[in-house]
Amino acid sequence: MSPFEYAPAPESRAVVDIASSYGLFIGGEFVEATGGTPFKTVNPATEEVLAEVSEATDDDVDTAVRAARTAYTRVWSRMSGADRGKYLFRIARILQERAREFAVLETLDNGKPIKEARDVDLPLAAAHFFYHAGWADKLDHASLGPDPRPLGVVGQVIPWNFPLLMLSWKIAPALACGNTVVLKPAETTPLTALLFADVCRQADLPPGVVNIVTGAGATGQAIVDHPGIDKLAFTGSTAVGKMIARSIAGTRKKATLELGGKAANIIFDDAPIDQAVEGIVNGIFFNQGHVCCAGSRILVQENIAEELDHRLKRRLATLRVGDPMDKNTDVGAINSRKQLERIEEMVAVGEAEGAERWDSGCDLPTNGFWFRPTVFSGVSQTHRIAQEEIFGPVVSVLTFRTPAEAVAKANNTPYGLSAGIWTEKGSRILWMADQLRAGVVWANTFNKFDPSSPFGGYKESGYGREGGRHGLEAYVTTGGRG
Ligand code: TAP
Repeated sequence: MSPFEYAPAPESRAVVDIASSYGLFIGGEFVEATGGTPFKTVNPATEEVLAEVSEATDDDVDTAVRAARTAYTRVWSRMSGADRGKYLFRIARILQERAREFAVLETLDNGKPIKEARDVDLPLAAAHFFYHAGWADKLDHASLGPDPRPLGVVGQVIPWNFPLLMLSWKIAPALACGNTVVLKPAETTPLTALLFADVCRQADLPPGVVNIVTGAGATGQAIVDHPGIDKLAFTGSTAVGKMIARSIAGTRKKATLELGGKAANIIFDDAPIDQAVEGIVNGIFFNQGHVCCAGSRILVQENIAEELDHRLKRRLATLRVGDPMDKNTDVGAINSRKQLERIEEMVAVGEAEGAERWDSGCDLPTNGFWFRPTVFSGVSQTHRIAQEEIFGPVVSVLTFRTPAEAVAKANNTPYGLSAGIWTEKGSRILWMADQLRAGVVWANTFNKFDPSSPFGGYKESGYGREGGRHGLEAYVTTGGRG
């Protein structure tokens, strides 16, 4: 039980204006879809229907790709980098000005706590546009190779866990490098992408530079398969990432795939243990654990395992799970019924395999999709809950005795997206970071992001990097103009 009772602190939703239905944003305006089946997007905390959204058909995707091609050849690829940068700066400023509106809409559509949408998603989304605005006129000096040039039309498919932030990760570098885009948000979280369309208009972005088509997997597939797409950028599950890789094999399309993860958060016996507990909480209970780089496996040195277990559970019992619109809420709603079922299924597997399940026992709202912060102890490396991504507020605890054993266990997954190390010794941090097959390694912290820092994976976590100078490489071609 929490030692404190907090008075309700609800954020007002009056700042957002949600239409009852939305079309597709193509060529700078909202147009009706040509016949797909519209679908509803719901607030996962209440199951209230928020809006009806269009399903883009193959024909709609074709229209969007053509609009992007026209904008590319006639306007965007001809514009100077300095001028492109001005548009990106303008978008960044508008996102800042409308941050509250976006944060509330994100929380309503996604279920994440308002304090996270407000303090993480929105500032980072704006930061991505600011950062890439700065690069737009400096690509010749970014060590990308001789004569960096845009690729053309980029197809982008994003997931539901950080809807606006993933949009920013995709659109900002693409535009900075002179490409135009056709982007599909996830079926369960389309609203902030549709609001972003309004930002594009407000910024006077030339029509067709950004096109947003909504729909489910079939719409994503239509983007992937369209012959007019020069490059694909995908974030989502490894299963869909593999399908995309198969679909484009043998074509001239380039791709970056940012897929799943099963990160180890490694706690040594000399770590500041209370800070490590906070790092674990931030690592796996931030955003309900819907984070590809979440610290979903704790590897703790055996001699402190009992103490860590005690302190972690004491801390988890204080997490406030509930109304995402309440500014005191720590853990919000699971994004969809489908995802909740997937979490429940994996937790049942963990129990059946013999791991010991503990949850925080907190009260949950009656409507909506919820899952209590959950810890599995007695987990062995062969357990599915130690190998597969659960993508929910569930952590598996394993132990180790030596640094070498920690490295071997940390690397023993099909993934390689991120890792965390908690220790007092700098030399050990450097040695471990060198051994870990993970794209990002945090030391004495976790889940810290910055647009200047490249992000991406090894193995089944995908390929290519997003963010930083490295992230630009995916959006340009260099060398001879053959
Ligand atoms: P995915 O199916 O991979 O969804 C990601 C995006 O791809 C969505 O926009 C999705 O559309 C789209 N998509 C689906 N099938 C496609 C296809 N054949 N071609 C092109 N695009 C396609 O993820 P999910 O089903 O939402 O979640 C399943 C599991 O994936 C989760 O449990 C979690 O483990 C993992 N996941 C990982 C991440 C990251 S960041 N690594 C993000 C989300 C999910 P719709 O959403 O409209 O179907």
